[in-house]
Amino acid sequence: MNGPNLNLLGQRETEIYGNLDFKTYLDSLRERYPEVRIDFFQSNMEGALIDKIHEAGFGKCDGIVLNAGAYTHTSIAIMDAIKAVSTPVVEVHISNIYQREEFRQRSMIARACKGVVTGFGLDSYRVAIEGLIG
Ligand code: CA2
Repeated sequence: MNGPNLNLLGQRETEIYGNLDFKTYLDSLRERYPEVRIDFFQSNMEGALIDKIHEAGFGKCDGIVLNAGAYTHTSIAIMDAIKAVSTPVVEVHISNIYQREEFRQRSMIARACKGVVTGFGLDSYRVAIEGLIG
């Protein structure tokens, strides 16, 4: 699940986020993990992400890999949504948020997550899947 602005992956700020678009990366993940059903959702809206966490978290999915984008640093509402569901959520970031601006170094959602993966480029999503499937 991807949050705000991540629909621009591969098109803008390629020096930070790389030049691969997410759909292409997703195809490679699905090929690598044929035994795992990988659904994808992206929204620029906080409420839509919360609705999706509820939907995925109440029985529909075994795990959620979440890059909440900048909402990571601000959203108590997303943290509450993660806490409300029993499905494990792994917070991911493409960049290493601890090497960046101070405001990116704080996550509001991390405390509600099973784990956090940050700084491995798009490979952060794969590492999160590995963490979920054990
Ligand atoms: O490193 C990450 O994955 C981030 O979650 C990305 C967020 C950022 O706000 C977080 O601090 C760290 C989204 C940044 C904007 O995403 C863009 C991606 C491609 C092109 C332009 C923006």
